[in-house]
Amino acid sequence: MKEEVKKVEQEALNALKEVSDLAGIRALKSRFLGRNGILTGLLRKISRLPPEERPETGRLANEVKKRLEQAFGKALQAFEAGREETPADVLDVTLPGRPLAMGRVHPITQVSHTICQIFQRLGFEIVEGPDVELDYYNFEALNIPRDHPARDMQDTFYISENTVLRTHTSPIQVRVMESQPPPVRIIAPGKAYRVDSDVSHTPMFHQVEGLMVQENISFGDLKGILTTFVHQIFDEETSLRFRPSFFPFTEPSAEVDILCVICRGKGCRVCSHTGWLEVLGAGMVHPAVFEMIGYDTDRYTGFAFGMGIERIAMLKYGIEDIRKFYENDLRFLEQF
Ligand code: 2U9
Repeated sequence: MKEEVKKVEQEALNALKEVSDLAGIRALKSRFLGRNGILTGLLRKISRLPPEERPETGRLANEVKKRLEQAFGKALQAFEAGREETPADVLDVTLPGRPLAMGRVHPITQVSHTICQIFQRLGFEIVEGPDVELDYYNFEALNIPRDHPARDMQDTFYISENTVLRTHTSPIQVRVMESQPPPVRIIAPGKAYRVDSDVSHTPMFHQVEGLMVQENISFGDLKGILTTFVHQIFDEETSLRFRPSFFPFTEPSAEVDILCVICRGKGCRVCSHTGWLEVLGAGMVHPAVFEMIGYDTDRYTGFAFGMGIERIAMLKYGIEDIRKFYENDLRFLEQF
């Protein structure tokens, strides 16, 4: 055993003479003195020697350990004094790199683009407007009177008495109509804000609204455009229905339902056992809105529609909780 210890010492010192780089010295030190090093292994075996051999072998091994530690220490010191550390001394450049997380277009933005593209192909032009709006454009000009429930503080984020975070993108269309005479054929995508929060509502959400105004526009035109839209955003086979509804800014008004994508009309939890899913609202623009803006109500008619993008995306991809879109969980977002 004593011979073996001496041999290991000589071996280590010889090897140390041969290396000329920092990484090499460190590797060598670890090979002899590391936790699983050669000398460390010998030291462990001493307890298994006959009792009479232990003291002397132990003393020798400890001396060798100390000498080797000194030799490696000196070699490292000499090396560091003479030369700056290079990245290769501290970094193994042969290790595979960490993959970079790639960004991608948010699913809501993707669906918004798809919706806008469909309407652009039908001749609609995209317009945008401010998120912080005057009460006049958000409510007054849309025939939403002062005492209408939609005005309630519970639904609207007020900035001041006459400024709000827009509760829909309709004010964009009011601004366009105010700035130009008919014909108007526009699509208004953007954020909207309402005091609301649950599995199907977030305080900020996205809408796409559309407006078409010119001579002789009828409810038939509305049905044609929206049927084409539904067939393109879902698929050609999707059944839809127009169900009477009410909005202050349209008359008559309707909501558009598609046959439930889950149960195909049989009735299930998702469609609240009606067999149908609401996808958008629409109607003929209320004459009071045209009058407020100054369009001739004898000459022009028009239709408008609106939809929540999150809702369309949830139906398209079968997502049950709207909040998934805003948790920034890459495992969710990477699927789109
Ligand atoms: C002008 C005149 C009329 C836009 C319209 C709807 C019907 C509608 C909802 C869908 C789901 C809002 O996101 S949602 O909660 N919208 O049902 N929106 S008609 O009507 C207009 C817009 C502008 C000048």
